[in-house]
Amino acid sequence: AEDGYDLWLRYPAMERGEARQYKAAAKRIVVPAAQSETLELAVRELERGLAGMLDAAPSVASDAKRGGNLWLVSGDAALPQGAGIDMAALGPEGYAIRSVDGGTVIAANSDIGVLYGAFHFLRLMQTRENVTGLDITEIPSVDVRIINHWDNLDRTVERGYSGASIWDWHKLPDYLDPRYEDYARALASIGINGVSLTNVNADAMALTPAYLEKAAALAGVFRPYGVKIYQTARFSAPMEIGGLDTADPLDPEVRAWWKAKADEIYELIPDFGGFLVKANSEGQPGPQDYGRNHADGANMLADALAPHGGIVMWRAFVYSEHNPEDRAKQAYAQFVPLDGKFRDNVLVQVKNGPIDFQPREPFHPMFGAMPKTPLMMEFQITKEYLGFATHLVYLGAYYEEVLSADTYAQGEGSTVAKIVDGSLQDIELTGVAGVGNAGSDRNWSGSHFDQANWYAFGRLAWDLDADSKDIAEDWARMTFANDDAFVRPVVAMMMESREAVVDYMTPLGLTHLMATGHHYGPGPWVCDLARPEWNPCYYHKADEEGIGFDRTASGSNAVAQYEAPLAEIYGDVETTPENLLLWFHHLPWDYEMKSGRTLWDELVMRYTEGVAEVHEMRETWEGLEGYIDQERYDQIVAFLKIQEKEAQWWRDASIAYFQSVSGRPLPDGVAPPP
Ligand code: GCW
Repeated sequence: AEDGYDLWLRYPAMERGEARQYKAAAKRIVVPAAQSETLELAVRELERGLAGMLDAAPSVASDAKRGGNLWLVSGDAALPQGAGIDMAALGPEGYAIRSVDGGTVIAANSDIGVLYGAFHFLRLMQTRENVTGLDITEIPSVDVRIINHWDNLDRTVERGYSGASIWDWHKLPDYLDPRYEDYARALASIGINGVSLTNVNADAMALTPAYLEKAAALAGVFRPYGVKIYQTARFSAPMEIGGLDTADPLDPEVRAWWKAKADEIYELIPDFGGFLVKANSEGQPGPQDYGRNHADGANMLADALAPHGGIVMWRAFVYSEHNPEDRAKQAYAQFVPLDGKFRDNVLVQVKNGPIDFQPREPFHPMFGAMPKTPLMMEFQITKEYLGFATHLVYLGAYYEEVLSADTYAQGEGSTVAKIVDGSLQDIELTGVAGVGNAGSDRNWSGSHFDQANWYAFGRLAWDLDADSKDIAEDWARMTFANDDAFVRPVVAMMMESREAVVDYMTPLGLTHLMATGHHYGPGPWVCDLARPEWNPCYYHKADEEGIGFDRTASGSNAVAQYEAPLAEIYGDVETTPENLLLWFHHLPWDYEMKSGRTLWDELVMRYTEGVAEVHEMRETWEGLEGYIDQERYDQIVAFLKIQEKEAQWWRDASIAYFQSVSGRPLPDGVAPPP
């Protein structure tokens, strides 16, 4: 069935005319005789892809002299004549794909690099690129490219919209669901090299021997695909499963417990990646429970892992209901003073924006503000605040917006990407995390278009400077079809989808207006929750006079956490980009926008425009029937109808509520909410 299980790795047969040029390029694979499992996977993938697309499986030989035309070269094995590849420059995971006399070389210093190269070579064919005259060098931007699963041990998934967790803990370690390997293959195909298995709201059980054995079994499946296993560590585990009466990070017994735990893990999983930790955030235990700080906590775990080469990813997503300070300022306030205090094997993992994976946020001001600390980017792939799995929102465009934002940390051009890849501040250890969206749904992600978000995350984590539009195009070609008449409108629709969701949910820099708890659908009227910072009212601050959160010097002064000249730019209503206007400013309803409209009218227009954009997306898609199988086509139609209905719901409910506050009439010709 065309149910989406094959993701972007479908390899359907080409038309004969198209296949001709590719057939010549991949007739005979030459690979060293003594193959590792990983090299074998590279060969198998090429066989599978070429057989599928070209209707002719290549032959495979280990003797370079007997005329191959696709050479796989790993480590210090000899390169074919004239390849001229600077192997040292490729590093441990990079690869080169080079056309040489009589064929193509895929070369890397490691077997995993060759596997990545094989996927890339196949992608060229999948997207109908040339495979002659190739001179490709690919080196990943960061070391750790990881999916964070928010999967609980009972197989529920926090903020997961694609079925149960793919980890079937009950049957592990003895039964290995074939899906694990399919997942590992999909991860490797986009260069992801890590998964943390369980929720950051962690269960200490995950660190007990029974569960470590299960994790070890998964590690065995993932290893040949270059994917390391990480685990979330509950800070109070020494008490819950260790019998200690404290989890104080400076207590010698606690430190010894974590050391022993790390040793135990590495006995079972010699290449274990390390720990991911959410501490002193949303009720999770942490070092502050004992009057210690985040560095004390992270360093204790780092010391336990260091002898084995493991790392700690310590999350900076912290805020407290007991802190009267603007929520957007709290993480920076706690972490920036600790710059330089973390061990070398600690990455501080920072969400892309200072609140929480909203449809639009400015970049997190910690990026650039901690020059002595490795800062890891955390994106969300699952769409907690963006319509779950039914709304079509292409996040590649969002990720690119964040990565290309200028922090001005060292003057103009100090992009977030340059902070994250370590180049600007000379940082060694680097990483990007994505909160995953893969579950046990047949199509993995809950919707076909959400596969694109997983795909784009991987490609952008590999290359922080990649163009999200190019990625969308590759994805659409690989996943659906290669006809330009199909690809062009689909890519345009994906690129527009990101702005559409902002318009119908939270236009003009508004944020966090989703209904309480589940975060699906509008709830801007909610003002009375016990935790003030969970109330949508806290964020929009609408009253008779106006709307928006004053984060300038006259308000919370969050703008001061940004480097000059950004602090001034955001601090001045005239220079603040309109798409972040109400994030930084509280303005009267009559404030005049660049369009000449009042703020009130503009807000109504934006909401209305958001619905129109989704309507267009649906019409575009409905014009493309016949280019792909009916099964996927139909589901996408159904989902777009849901999205259109719900965009309308968002618009009507939001306008009705804000009108009840502003008391203004709708602009001429605009339909009133029902
Ligand atoms: O986005 C919020 C979610 C929580 C999540 C938290 C976090 C895992 O609503 O469900 O908890 O962020 O990132 O820790």
